[in-house]
Amino acid sequence: MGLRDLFFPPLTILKYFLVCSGVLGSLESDGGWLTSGHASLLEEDSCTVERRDASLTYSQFIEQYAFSRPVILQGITNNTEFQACCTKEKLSARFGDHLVRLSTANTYSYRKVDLPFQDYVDQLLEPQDRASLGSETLYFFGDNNFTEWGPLFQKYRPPPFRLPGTTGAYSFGIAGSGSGVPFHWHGPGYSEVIFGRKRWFLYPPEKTPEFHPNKTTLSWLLDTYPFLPPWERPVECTVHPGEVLYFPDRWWHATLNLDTSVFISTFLG
Ligand SMILES: O=C(O)CCC(=O)C(=O)O
Repeated sequence: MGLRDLFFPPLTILKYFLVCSGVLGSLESDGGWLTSGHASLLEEDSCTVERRDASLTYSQFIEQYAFSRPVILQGITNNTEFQACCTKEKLSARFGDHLVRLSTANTYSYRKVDLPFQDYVDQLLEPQDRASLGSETLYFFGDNNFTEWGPLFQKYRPPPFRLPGTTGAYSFGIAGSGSGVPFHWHGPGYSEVIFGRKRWFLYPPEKTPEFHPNKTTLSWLLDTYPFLPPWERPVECTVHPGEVLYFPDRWWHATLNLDTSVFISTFLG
């Protein structure tokens, strides 16, 4: 490699690096995602999920939560560099012309649509329309291309606690305020919010919630939730940047992005 290459590295090398200098000093910053066109929803401050800080040990996590109930872990990961890579400006510059695979935001996520990332940001990253069905709403989460987006995922520091015999698989997403995925269940995992706020509604495996699989979480929240007697209400809480929600195996869950949100899940399987 000559001197010239040190100043102008060949594109093949550049491709594998993502430099996110100017690490955001504060987790309060919105990364350019919460623009005035993206109205935020008011936060319901009731929270029935326990919050634990970084003093929680691995054995306490296994004994108290891993197989029995959700928990929000605070300060367990330090993703300030990943967050700096996820600003609207950085992601658009680096990945704007890369395709993303969108899924409909219904329980069984049937339909998939491929679109350049920048088109998704410019045209579809809108607040959820209350009248639209989840099956008509396109949501960017999961189905990530780990080759093209590899340089970004390499910056992510997943939660350190693993369940015995499992490995982690990432699902990265960005979605508008009021959007979310209606009730469904699968294996255990974590969800970390990078920008924005995400509200979670959860039920244990033995308690199937009342919901319509093609309706949005927003319409469930407005039309069904208010009529639930107290004993039928979900376990719920809002997750903020710097926090990670853990959900155990087979727990029903639905999500609602209170702001335009950037988030990443680590599924344990
Ligand atoms: O983060 C979200 O909005 C949806 C995450 C989720 O429920 C899932 O991927 O299973």
